[in-house]
Amino acid sequence: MKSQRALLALAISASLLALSACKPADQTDSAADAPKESADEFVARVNKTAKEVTPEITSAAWLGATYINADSQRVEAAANERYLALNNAFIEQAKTYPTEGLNADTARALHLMKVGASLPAPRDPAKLKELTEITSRLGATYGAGKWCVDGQECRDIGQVSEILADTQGKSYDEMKAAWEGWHTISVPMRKDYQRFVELTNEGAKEMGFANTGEVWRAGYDMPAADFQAEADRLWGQVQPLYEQLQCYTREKLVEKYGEQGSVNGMIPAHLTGNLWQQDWGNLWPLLQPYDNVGSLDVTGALKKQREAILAELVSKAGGMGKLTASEQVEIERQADLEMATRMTKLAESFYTGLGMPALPESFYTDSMLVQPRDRDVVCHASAWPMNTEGEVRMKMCIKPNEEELTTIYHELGHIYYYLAYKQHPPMFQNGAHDGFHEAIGDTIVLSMTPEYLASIGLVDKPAVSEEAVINSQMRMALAKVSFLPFGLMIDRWRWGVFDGSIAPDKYNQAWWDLKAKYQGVAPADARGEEFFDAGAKYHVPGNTPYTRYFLSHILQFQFYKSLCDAAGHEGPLYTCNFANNPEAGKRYWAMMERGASQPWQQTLKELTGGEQMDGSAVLEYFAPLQAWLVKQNEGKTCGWQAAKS
Ligand code: X8Z
Ligand code: ZN
Repeated sequence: MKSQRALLALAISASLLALSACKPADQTDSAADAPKESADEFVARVNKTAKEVTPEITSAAWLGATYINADSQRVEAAANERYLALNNAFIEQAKTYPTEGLNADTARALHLMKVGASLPAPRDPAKLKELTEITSRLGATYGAGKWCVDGQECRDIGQVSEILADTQGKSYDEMKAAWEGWHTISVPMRKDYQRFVELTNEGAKEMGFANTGEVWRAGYDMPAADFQAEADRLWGQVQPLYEQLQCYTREKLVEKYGEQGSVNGMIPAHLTGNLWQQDWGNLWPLLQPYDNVGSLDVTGALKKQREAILAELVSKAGGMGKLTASEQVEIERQADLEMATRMTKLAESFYTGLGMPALPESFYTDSMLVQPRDRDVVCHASAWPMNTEGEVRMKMCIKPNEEELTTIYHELGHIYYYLAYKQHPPMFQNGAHDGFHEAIGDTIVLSMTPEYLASIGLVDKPAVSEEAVINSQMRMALAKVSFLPFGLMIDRWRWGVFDGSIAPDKYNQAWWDLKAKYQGVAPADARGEEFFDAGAKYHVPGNTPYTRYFLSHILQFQFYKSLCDAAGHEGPLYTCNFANNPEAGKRYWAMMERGASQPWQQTLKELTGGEQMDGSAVLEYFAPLQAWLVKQNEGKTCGWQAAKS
């Protein structure tokens, strides 16, 4: 999801990078020309406008993401154009008020308006129009992206991901072809992206910032200039843990693939089971520390459930033999939808178990839970506040596997955050910062211990042994620890692109230099400037800032620790499961209710007692695994050489 604090402080969902507007373009100037209002009156008008325009903005964006075609792109771009013009006028007016001597809420709202644009738009109407068209086109190109080989059916992201995920069944070359195939989709984006950078930088400068990256760094209730050092500090805390995991993983890949398992000590990009090497969960069969200490095969259990649903539907219909080919397709689809709904309700029950409200009926009728067969959609998961009053939706192409199940828990975190802060005026309807928004659902995922998974019938009752602990820690680390450097490097690349230190003719080289530096990951074959590999990751064409996810992967362990304390948990942190604990639920909801109404440091303090983001909870959680990894890596030459350009 994408939480955008633009104009109206709308916390908008994923593809909503591009927000839209409220009034016809010819009326938008009236905002700038409005009779001089007091700051309080101005903020009240912005809030009122936000309430009015949000449904139109979100509907246009929803259409753009769930019916990709020329018409929806036109509607989406036009809506954005109106919205962004209005937003610019509001930002200009916000800048005219003094920052001192105001009512605290008004001062905060004005501040949020000035730092909240993730898509800074130029004032020049022709350039604004061009920007919104590029934005829609980039999003649509990603959503409709396919790997096509002559004489074969084209494959979409779901199909490519399935090939990569099958790290046991597929060969080195099959995975390499799939990985390279997906990276063809972004080649046509390069020119658009370059222009996109120029246009948003112009908008950023007009807003008083050096470039778009600086706008992004300004949204954290601290000087933008200090933010990079803050992120570096957090990375420094967890980097040794990542390096141990990287080393162990690479050694296992070398055991399996020989020389091909490593590129100068780095992990080949197509071998991690994930297109971007951000989640190594699909390497479980290779990396599982111990056999026979109880299966943690959640994917296997989910697939079985889906097959059982299908079998029941088929039997009710009189058996497969009675069905025509097209009826068979329909019934498969019905099974997919029933399974996706069941998985979503399972996630919902975690939240309601904490005392949070049931999702509104419209959530289930209006969400997109499975991939439609008749059109292109943006499958990348997102959660949407359709208005400012609690109409919420999710957009996903759910498949029965563990990664998707945890993504549902993640998305519902966004949804419950929307519901918790909806009583605020729209300007404060947002996360404390964007990393908080990303961390809500993931904190719940940390509570999905083997005991919890057993309680919902997804794994057998877990063994109690040191080996079982290491297995369970490894499972979590493959999702959480592997992610950390990826969460950092994407915006290191974009910040450089926006500030000009990465020139357009070095886009790809800089991308791989950063992948090498932070992740210790490398492509099997050199990737020249004929490619635009950054564009093959949703958030780049989708213009969603990414440091939020890095922050979330630190914060979620802090949240988890606090909620475990609230639940009276005793024992090692990693054994805590706060499911069904009302005290944890109350504390969490109280934090979420704050929204963006106060600096995040205050909100963090109310939940955790501290005002700083801090990686020590990550280290506390993974202490047993880290010690185990150090032992496994003894005598190995860890580390890698990032080839210098
Ligand atoms: O984009 C997402 C969510 C929507 S906010 C599905 N995530 C990042 C990603 O997929 O790259 C969640 C974790 C990281
Ligand atoms: Zn998210």
